[in-house]
Amino acid sequence: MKNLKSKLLLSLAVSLSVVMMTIGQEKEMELSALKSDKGRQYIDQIVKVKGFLVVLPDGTTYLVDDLTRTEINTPMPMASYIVIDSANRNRITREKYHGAYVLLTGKLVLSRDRVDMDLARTLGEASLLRLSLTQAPQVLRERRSGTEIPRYLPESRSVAPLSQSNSALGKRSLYVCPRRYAILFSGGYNAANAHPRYWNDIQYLYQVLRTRYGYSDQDIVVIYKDGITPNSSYPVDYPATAAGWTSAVSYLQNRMTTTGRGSLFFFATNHGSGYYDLAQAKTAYGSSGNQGGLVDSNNDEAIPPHGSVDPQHLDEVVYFYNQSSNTITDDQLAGWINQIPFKQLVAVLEPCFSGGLIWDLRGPNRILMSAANEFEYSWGSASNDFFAVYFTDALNGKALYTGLPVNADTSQDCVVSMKEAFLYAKSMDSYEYPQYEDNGDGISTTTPGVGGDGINGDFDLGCGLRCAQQGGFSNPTE
Ligand SMILES: [Ca+2]
Ligand SMILES: [Ca+2]
Ligand SMILES: [Ca+2]
Ligand SMILES: [Ca+2]
Repeated sequence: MKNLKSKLLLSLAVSLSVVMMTIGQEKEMELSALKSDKGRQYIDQIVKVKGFLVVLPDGTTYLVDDLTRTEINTPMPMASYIVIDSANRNRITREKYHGAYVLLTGKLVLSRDRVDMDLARTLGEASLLRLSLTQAPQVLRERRSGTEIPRYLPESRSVAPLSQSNSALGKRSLYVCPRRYAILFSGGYNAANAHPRYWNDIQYLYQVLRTRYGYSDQDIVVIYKDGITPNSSYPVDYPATAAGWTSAVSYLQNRMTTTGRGSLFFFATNHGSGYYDLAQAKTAYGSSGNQGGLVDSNNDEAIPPHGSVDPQHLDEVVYFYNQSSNTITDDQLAGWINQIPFKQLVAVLEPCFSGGLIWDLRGPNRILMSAANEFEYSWGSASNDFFAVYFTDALNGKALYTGLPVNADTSQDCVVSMKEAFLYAKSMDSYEYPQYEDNGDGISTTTPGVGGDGINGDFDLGCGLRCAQQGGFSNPTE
């Protein structure tokens, strides 16, 4: 009896203190304290918190401590952002609030969304914390001029078929064009991290492959986020899940069996994790340490000569979208790619730490390139990722943003080879150390032509016709 009475008194005291907190004593907190494992103690309390608002085109809205985090292709640390409860989103318009530094007042709540709860199994309970606004945001500082509002870009008007832009290659129909396939992939991690630029990268590349190079829709497989096209420009074939990947691989296996083996162009734009080493990063930001790299269970990272390149021996990771098991190790990714019976592979890898995927994907007849080295972040704007957009500009022969001509064909044989596209993208990219590998040893360089790499980089995504040899075209890819 006495026990029960003290319990009652205790619960009365607890609820009183919550009420007192709620009335008038709104607590201003640091985002990192709110979004910690101790955050649970503030649930149902009204709190105030400062940060930058990010408003994505699908309505996903969150407060982040530093806008720079949204330019990096590695998942934002859990304590660096908090999602605004979906019921409150109509208080926040993109035009007015995106990028503004604000003070928010709201109640801390736990998401009951099934997808969030599933994802929380790996991300931890703090990932479920949401802010349910009780007041409109108070703008402390307007969006800095030049801050782009993230959006899905319209299709580019600059992409034209190759044959129209180069009459010398108009005779390509005389030749049998080799079979060409592509996988365009982005997972995106979760709603707050799935930047619209990932779709913009895929859309631009899809358009260039189809319109300029003549790839057929049936031979371009898009594995993207939740499996839904965000702006109806191009179809998404599979969601970024393990099942989506398995289906994509078996689709291409069947397709190559029925219509013939050929080259595979693999593009990945996504978040990536690994070991960050400030001393090896071109753009200094944050501090060194393991940022989501995984223990190398099959010990392949230690195999010489890679073992001495990467003294940490960690597996790099890319991501699915909203899965309770959200990581794709480099080994798993290489496993899927290696099941496809291609003749040649070109891989263009955009994620942070993507240089660390090259060792895993190594092999003969493979041209592998990445935006970043194994130990640094890769970077993008609100619209596109830097390396990806410059690489695609090289293939397009025009720059997406300016419409100005781009001539990456330094050998003047009328085709842009993969090595030339890499060198053009690298020359434009001041944020990271892009990597390149084509001699099959799995060790990449940022300067093909020096050392062993660069010798097999003449491959191009067209039909292989070159104009250099007068009196007849060669078709070396056949
Ligand atoms: Ca491994
Ligand atoms: Ca590694
Ligand atoms: Ca690796
Ligand atoms: Ca090499």
